[in-house]
Amino acid sequence: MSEFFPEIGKIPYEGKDSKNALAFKYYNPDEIIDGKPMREHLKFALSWWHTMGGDGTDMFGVGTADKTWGQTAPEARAKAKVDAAFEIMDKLSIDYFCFHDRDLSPEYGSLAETNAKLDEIVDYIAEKMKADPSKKLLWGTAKAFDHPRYMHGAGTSPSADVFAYAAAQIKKAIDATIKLGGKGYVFWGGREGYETLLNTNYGLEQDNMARLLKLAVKYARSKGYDGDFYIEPKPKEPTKHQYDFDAATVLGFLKKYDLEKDFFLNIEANHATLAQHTFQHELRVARENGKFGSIDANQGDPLLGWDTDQFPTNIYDATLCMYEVIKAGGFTNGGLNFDAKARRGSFTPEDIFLSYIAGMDTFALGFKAARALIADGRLDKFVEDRYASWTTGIGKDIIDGKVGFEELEAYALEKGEVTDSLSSGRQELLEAIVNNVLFTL
Ligand code: XUL
Ligand code: CO
Repeated sequence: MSEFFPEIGKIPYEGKDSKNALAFKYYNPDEIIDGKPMREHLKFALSWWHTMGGDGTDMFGVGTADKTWGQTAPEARAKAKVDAAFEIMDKLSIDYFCFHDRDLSPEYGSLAETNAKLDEIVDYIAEKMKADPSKKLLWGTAKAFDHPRYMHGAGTSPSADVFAYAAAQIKKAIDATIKLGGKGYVFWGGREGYETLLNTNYGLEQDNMARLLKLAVKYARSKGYDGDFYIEPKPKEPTKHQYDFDAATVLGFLKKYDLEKDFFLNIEANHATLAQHTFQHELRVARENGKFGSIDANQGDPLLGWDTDQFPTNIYDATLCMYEVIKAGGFTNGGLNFDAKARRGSFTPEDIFLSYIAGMDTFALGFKAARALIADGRLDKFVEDRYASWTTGIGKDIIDGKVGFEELEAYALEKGEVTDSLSSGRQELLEAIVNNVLFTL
């Protein structure tokens, strides 16, 4: 089979002193760390929508990058995308991929025809995976937000017919995920949110969203799916208010509707910052609640208020992200999906590789830096000491449930003004420690 990128060979690891643009400086896929190769710690995934389909189209202009893969007929293009995706993954040493159903194969005249054409492509991918078992599906999802029928939402549409159509579409996307051995299935809200409460039955929409998720779980489990379901929080865009606003909101929703057993969170960096949180905050909320699942790796522009989905190059954020991942025990079914696109002006085929190299090296370095921070121990020790008053005396009694308000009042009256258990938060020192560890790597 002829190559799509004949000028680009397998991207080698050359180390941090290399000046070769088409080489990794930090990502050394087969380097053994704690008994397993770096590629298994990081579990990088290619996003089919941005990489295979995204051509740079925006509301001010048409695409700048050619993502036709040399084909005009939709069936032939869908197949060419598969070949090109496998070539990209192979050359970049990426083991996983993620897709929306419609990224693999577009909509045709009827749902039946659309499903039949999707089956052909899924079978084709399954064949490629059989020939190269190192390529795996991280997660699948359904694009239940771009067609006009989903203008008011899918699971939260006022139209019960739209709910049924979305269910049919999701059923098929779950089938594809199972067929390709995926261990994750993502729900990202899409248009599940509202523009104005004046026309919205908020309560019914929330209930219906939960109904759709329950039906999806019931169906998938009945087909033997033993992977995870993820919800990917996002506060706004496309709707003014997305129902899955942030990690904390989603956790409350999962609890209310008794969905906690099956669902974990897929945290996306740019969605965190849109919600006015840091990436680390969202990961910490997920981790502390036992709900850390997977990551959509990208970054926003701090000066822009929308989802720019840039390739992540911010070492600081990647470090603090990987710090949370390590503290969560690493990835199990999840991984690092590059939900990221090269800028519209970075339009050449080579830019696909350069942007992935930038993102992968950033996370490889972040992983090393996070490990170094943990090994350094100063941060962890500081936090431990800061909360020392909870390990003995009155703090321990509170935690053990041994005291009520009366006893606490008696304690405070006796003790007088608080002095000895108040100490400096030392934020500046801690930030300097992070810098110190980062720049001595
Ligand atoms: C949109 C977004 C999606 C999800 C999958 O902001 O992040 O691409 O990751 O539907
Ligand atoms: Co995403």
